[in-house]
Amino acid sequence: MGVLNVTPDSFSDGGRYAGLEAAVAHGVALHRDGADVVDIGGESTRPGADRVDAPTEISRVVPVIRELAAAGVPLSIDTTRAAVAAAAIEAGAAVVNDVSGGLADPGMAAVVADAGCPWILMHWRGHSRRMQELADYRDVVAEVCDELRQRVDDAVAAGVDPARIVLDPGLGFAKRGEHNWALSARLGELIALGRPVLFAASRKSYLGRLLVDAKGEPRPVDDREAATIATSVLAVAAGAWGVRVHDVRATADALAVWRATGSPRLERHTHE
Ligand code: PMM
Repeated sequence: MGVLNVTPDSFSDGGRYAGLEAAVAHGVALHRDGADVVDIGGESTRPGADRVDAPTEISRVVPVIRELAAAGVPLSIDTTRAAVAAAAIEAGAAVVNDVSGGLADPGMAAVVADAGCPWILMHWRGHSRRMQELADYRDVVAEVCDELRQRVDDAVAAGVDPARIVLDPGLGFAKRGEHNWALSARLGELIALGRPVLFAASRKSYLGRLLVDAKGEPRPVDDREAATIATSVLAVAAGAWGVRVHDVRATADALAVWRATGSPRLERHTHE
C-alpha cells in the first residue's frame, strides 16, 4: 500500500501533494512502482493534530480519487468519517482504511456493509489531539489484540462481511516507542487473530528516535527509509498481509529479495 496524503500538515509528506496535479502524478507513480493499492488521506492524524471538517476532507480527496480511479489505480480512502468514506467510494475508492477501527463514526459500519468493500480496522483509542495520553498498557500486545477482537465483533454485528476485514496494530496511535517495538516483536499474536494484518511503520517518529545522532537528536522524517524497509521486511516475513509505505519502490525491491531468498511463500509455490 502506497501512502498519498493530500493534506497540508501530515508528519511524513504534509503539503507535498496538496495540489491536484501533484497528487495524481504521485498516485500514478506509487502504483507504477508496485503499490497494489494507493491510500489517500485528507486529514492529518499526526499526534496533536487538529481535525478538519468533513466538507474540507471530501474536497481534498474526491477530485484526486476521481482522476486516479479513471487512470486505473486501485484506491483506499484513509478516513474515520462515514460521509467521507461514502463520497470516496462513490468517486472510485475500493477499500476503507479507518484508523479509528470504526470507533470515531457510528455510521461507518453501514457504509462499509452497503459497499461490501474491504475495511481496515486499526487499533485506536482516541483522536490525535490527545491520543498519546491514552498510551497506558499493562501488556500492549494482549490489549491491542483484545480491543481489535472487539472491533471485529462490532463490525460483524453491524453486517460487515468478516472475510473483508483487515487488522492493523496502529503503530504510533496511543503508543509510545516501547509499545510499537513490542507490537513488532509479537506481530504473530495479531496474525493469530485470523485476519490479514497491515503493518504501517513507514517513517514514524519511533524510528527517528531509534536512530539518534551523536547529539541525541532523532533522525529527521525524510531519512528513515532504510529503517522503514527493515520493519516492512520483518513484518512480511512474520506473516503480515501488507505494509503501508511512502517509498513503494524501495520496499518492493526489498520484498523481492526476501521472496527470492526462499520465503516460506516461495517455497510453497515452487514445491506445489
Ligand atoms: N498511519 C497514518 C495514517 N494512516 N492507516 C493505517 N491503516 N495504519 C497506520 O498506521 C496509519 C494509517 C499516519 O501516518 P502518515 O502521516 O504517514 O499517513
